[in-house]
Amino acid sequence: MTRTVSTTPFDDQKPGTSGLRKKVPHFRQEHYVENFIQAIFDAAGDYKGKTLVIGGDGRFYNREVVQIAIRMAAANGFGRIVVGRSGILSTPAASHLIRKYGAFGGIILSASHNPGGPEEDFGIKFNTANGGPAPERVTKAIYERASTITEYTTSDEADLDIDINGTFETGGATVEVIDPVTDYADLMEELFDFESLRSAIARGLTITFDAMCAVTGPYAKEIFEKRLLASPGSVLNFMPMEDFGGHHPDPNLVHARMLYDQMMGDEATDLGAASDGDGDRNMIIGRGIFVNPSDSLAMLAANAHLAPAYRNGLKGVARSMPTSAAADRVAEKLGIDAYETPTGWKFFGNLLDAGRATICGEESFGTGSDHVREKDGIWAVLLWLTILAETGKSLSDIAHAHWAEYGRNYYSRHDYEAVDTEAANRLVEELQGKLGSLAGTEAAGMTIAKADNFAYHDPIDDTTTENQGIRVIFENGSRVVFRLSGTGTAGATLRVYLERFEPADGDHDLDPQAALANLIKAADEIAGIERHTGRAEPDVIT
Ligand code: VG1
Ligand code: CO
Repeated sequence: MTRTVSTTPFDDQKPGTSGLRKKVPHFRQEHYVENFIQAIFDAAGDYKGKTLVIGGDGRFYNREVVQIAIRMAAANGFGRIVVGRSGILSTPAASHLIRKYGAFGGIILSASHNPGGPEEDFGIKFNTANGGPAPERVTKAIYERASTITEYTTSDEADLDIDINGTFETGGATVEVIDPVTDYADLMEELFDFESLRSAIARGLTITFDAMCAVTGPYAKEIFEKRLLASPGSVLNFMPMEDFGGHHPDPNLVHARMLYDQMMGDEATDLGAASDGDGDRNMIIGRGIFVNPSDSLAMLAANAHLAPAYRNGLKGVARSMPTSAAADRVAEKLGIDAYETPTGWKFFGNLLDAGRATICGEESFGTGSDHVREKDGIWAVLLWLTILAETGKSLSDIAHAHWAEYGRNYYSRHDYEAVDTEAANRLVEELQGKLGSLAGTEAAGMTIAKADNFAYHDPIDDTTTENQGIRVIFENGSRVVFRLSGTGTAGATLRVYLERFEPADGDHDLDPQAALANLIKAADEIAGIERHTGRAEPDVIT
């Protein structure tokens, strides 16, 4: 029986960079999840009789919210609900299913790289019919609706058994529980030459993939070990766990340290890779060499033609503003357009839909293409594997040849986590206040050429999005960007992005922190990081 429940709004249901993220106890408040899901439905348009995809990264509270979402979707009039078995779908797999089944949209339950567990993080994200994260227009409407909501619609239907594949009728809708991996793995077989990858692996090409006890485990097992016949054990930490084994499922130099150490030592394989909680991020390491995500984007763009899906070239390359300009140099050489968008995958959607960009990337370990509308960790690993297989070169050789051709954008991101929110806001306000007078002044002996707060004008839908990060550009071409994170759940996280270009005939073998030392000093002089936050060192350096 369908029923309408009276409720009162919460004032904090504002989606951030990627959906609504809060601590689990916060989500567990009475009506909290229901309010937000109803706000999504109310704001999203005419979905009656249409298809909704539901799945998540398997973290704590995933299963409960999948049942709530199924009941509410049926009671609100969706015709068909496609659910990943056991409530599991990686973010890129969900994006693919929305597109493949012509769905109205999807609800993805994830807090991505944030830790999971009863006291840790949970998240709800809505993706639209193109498979991509809801654009700003829609997230705004969801927030407005959530802020005034007075009732939601659900039913008394019992929980469904979502642990076996099957079709159920419930509350007037058809629910299909499907294998979360098969469709996605099949898509990868269409994009890449699995035959040729298999033979390269048979000839000795080796890979280590760390699934970090998160959602990519079953996907990576199926693709790398079962379909590509990489040796058993190539996929590490492949059992998804509700608390990710107590770790942050964040593939970076701090949280994927074991993989990094392995790749720097005698046990290294040809390719080392890791993905995050929901499977949309990737970290790439070769024998003895870490490739930062901005460089990885550039190198993937330069070599994408080696994979069947990109044999005819790329339409364009897009990167988020804080991502280094390495990809722009590749686009220039290829004679294709380069786009600079705000942080967050939702800003790539229009460019991908309009056929303006084929490959997109962010400095935060995110890369993807127009095969879905999300970043895609396993896709990036398969493209790197293809490059290694087709060229027969080592990752280190490919990286050095790339820098010798294009120059190297030394790059690093410094994160100051769980900073006092007021202190972080003061830092940004003070910086904003002096933006107009920075040009012509000096910091750490370098002259500032330009300073602004990045605003993006979307060339497809003509919308403008402001305040997307403060950029300080020096006369020597170096750059510092300051932004506050939109995905954290405790205090504020300050991100400082540092970039310095070294030309093609320069020195490409410096330690990035050493190469950027002067810029790091300048960043503190300009923003007063230590003065405001009391922190002398960042928590995470990538
Ligand atoms: C971070 C990254 C951003 C990424 C976002 C979602 O956002 O910087 O590039 O798109 O996470 O990724 P923020 O606002 O905290 O800087 V995921 O894998 O958490 O969905
Ligand atoms: Co993610």
